[in-house]
Amino acid sequence: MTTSFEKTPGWLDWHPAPSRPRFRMPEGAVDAHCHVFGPGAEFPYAPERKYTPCDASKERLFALRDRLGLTRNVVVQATCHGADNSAMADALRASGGLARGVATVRPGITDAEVRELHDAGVRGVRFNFVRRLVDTAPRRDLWDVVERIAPYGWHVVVYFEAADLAGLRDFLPSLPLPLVVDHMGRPDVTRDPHGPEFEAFLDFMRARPDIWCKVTCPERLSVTGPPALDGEQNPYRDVVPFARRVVEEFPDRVLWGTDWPHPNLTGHMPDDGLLVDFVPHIAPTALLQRKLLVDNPMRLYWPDAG
Ligand code: 0GY
Repeated sequence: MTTSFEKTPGWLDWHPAPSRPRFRMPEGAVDAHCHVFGPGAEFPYAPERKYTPCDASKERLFALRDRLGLTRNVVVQATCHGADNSAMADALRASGGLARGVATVRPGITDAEVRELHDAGVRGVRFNFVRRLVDTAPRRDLWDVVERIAPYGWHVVVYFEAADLAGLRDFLPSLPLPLVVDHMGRPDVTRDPHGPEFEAFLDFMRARPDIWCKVTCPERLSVTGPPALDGEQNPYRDVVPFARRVVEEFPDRVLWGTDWPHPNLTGHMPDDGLLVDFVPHIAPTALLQRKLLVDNPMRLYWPDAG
């Protein structure tokens, strides 16, 4: 039986023909934040989803990886699939070891289920606190999950908005696993990158040496948007000072990713080639680029790869 899903009205599909980036990725670079959506006929979207996306298959993801000069992917379970990790795990299994995953799991998951995800390549779970995407999980449920995944050496990816940090400031560092923060905690980039809001985020990063940060999603955070057609070369320039602060203070615990296929964008669909060209603006030296794109994600997701 095939099931067809109607996309959320106004949904923007992924860019059909991303440009070739000017920036050359270092050998072995990792896209540490991307998703697969369905295809819905094969992997139906979850009944509890808050949006219905376009299909975005593993084949498309791997083609983009190759086009952008990347080697590996970390596929993050998208909320439109709820806690059914089949599409994500299928992508990992098809990758020949070149993809790892971050799952969504519910409390009460059995050891056999965690083991199966681990064998597929999952190395973390995502706790999502963004209310337009998920219903808030009780903290005791999150603790239950932490206890079940801890024996596998997994970490916890956390997604929250800047305004939510104050309420999570004590809870998150109390979790006894490494944390990875999505999209720099979503700062308001119209504010001062040295002002109290972003300083509070940096303080959160300073609280523990195993809190990592994805310097991702300039296309989501930017108000100035992609480069103008008048020849401006700096993509998403208003996000640069924020990301650069994080990269320069925490060079050994930053990660980069495309966020393909870019769920829930309303303004524009980015050209993924330009997202690659954002990298040298936030990591200006070859050493910082190598840490961000290769060494850090390899340490977190492929620690055994010589
Ligand atoms: C992202 C951002 C978003 C969505 C999801 O899993 C998701 O649905 O992560 C968003 O809408 O901000 O990281 O892809």
